[in-house]
Amino acid sequence: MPNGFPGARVCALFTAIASFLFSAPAWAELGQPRPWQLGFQEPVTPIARQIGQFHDFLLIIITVTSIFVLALMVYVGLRFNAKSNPKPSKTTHNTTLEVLWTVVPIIILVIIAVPSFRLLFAQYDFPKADLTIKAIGNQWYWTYEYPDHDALTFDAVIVEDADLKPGQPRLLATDNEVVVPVNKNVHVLITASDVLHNWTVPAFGVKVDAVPGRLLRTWFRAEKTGTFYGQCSELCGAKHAFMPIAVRVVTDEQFASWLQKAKKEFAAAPSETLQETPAETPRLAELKR
Ligand SMILES: [Cu+2]
Repeated sequence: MPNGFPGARVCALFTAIASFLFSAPAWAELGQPRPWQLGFQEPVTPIARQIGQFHDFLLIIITVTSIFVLALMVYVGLRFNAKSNPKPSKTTHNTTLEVLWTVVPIIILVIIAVPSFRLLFAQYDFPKADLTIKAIGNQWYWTYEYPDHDALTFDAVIVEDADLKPGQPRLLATDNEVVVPVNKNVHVLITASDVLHNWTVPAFGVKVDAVPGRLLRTWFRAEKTGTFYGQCSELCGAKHAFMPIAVRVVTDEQFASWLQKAKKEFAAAPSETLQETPAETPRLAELKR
């Protein structure tokens, strides 16, 4: 019989529940949250994967530390309470113990710092860009520009519940999607025209503030095709929850044909916000002088 010890059945049950909760079931859509999700969305960029690994690593350290501290507290509570230890010891110092409880946490912090800095450097180590896009936060939608491609510009506005097409997730779908090629280094320049916003795509491991009058940047290399969703992640006003981000990752050929189509489509209807972007404000012009 495989269940050799009494808790085996309980263990097996917990393992089954955990594997159900943590694994991506067949019905889970890539690039968006799923009901009862625990953990992160499935990563599709090297950085997102590294973030996930770092998170899992920290979770182990946190769990072990918490269990150790809890066990210590329980032991002290039982062993040294007034009833079981009526005559307390008068000891005040223990050099070995004091050195240990100083040095061990330092070692743990160093063990955490190494992968932490590795991740931080990877996030800011920009590979050569294959494509650069610009995301401009507005109350309450995003404007996107493709400076490499005739400054192609369009707005991405949330799709209202009543207008959702099949397959479009509620509160996440936008009328126009950012389209980028798969397996290419995409640099994203991020700014805002009015207040703070934040350009976030969880599956890419990307989250950068959009600050009026400033240009921040990030990068990603999506390794899978599909549509990946995110939301503005900096409280920006009444409709903060209704300015999602949708990025469609496609093959090179699909990207080329999308570009052709988009250039025609959006040339006819230029962005209404283009005039208001920080690049156009008198203050920024003043700063540049
Ligand atoms: Cu917002």
